[in-house]
Amino acid sequence: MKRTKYVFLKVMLVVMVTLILSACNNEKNQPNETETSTPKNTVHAEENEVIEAHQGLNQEPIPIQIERDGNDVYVEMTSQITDIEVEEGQMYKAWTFNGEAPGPLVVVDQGDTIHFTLKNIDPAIPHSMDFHAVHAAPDKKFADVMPDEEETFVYEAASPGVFMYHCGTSSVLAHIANGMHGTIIVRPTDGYPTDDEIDKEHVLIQNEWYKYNDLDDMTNGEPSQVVFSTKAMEEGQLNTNGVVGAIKEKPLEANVGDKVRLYVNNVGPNEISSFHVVGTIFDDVYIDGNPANRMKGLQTVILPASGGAVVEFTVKEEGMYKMVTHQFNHVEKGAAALLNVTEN
Ligand SMILES: [Cu+2]
Repeated sequence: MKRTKYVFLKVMLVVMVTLILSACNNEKNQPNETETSTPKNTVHAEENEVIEAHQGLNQEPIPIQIERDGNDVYVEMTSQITDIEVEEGQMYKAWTFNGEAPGPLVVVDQGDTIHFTLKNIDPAIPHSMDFHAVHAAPDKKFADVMPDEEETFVYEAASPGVFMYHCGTSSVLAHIANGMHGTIIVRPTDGYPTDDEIDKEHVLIQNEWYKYNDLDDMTNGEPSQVVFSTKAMEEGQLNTNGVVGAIKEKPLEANVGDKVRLYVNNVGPNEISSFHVVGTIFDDVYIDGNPANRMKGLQTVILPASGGAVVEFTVKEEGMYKMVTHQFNHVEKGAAALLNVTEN
């Protein structure tokens, strides 16, 4: 009797272990929401990673619309699919705002009310807008906008600074790494204490590129390119995408003796920027662009993913000044821009 009971228990144990193991395997085989449908360890040509509805699609950049009526600012942007040559010979069918990656620069004043409209002209997937510059319930104010639809959201820009914006649609990593990021500057009501000293202003944004639309590489891999772009603050200034060498062929400009202000923003998605300008020390730095966060004499400014800063320095000698992240493995991948300082 005892032996029969022992055998019965043994059989039950084997059955249970088998059931648990097979359940685990099933779980592994279930496609995860955030995984691409491409099986891992399969090499695909780049075009195979392009969503079917995006194949052959290259939507012309549509300029951002910004209109002011008192303290109300009406901002209209698109989410769209546009080809960007991220490095010579390497085309990236980017998910973008307005056909730019990083997206167009948005500048408002502290205290403004932003009336933001997103027109999603991507025929295939929803997109959204997450402005780091505002206080808003994300599920309502940063909500998805469906393909071929548009939505308007209203929020206050109460805090001054240099902020990231990005698409917040799941998978957020895929949407950001595919190109849906940018910078919004909220100008402080009382300005910066150093406003009167500034001769030149430029914007510099750092971002990374990964294997095309490859969430596994974005999650577990290393960036293929780390790049700087600049956005025009006024007419005639350079406006580039995040492209290797974009601000080397056409450097930013300043004159000897100028105090230069850079609005810098690291839109990631994953890496930290150790922002440094070779041949200078920063006179003044406002972390995240808030006048209250003033620091003096920094050699390098750390910008976490999404972080921004206003950095100011004086160029005392003629020459070519390199602006980098002092993480030099990223410089090897493209993260360098030039400032050409000439005599008046
Ligand atoms: Cu998106």
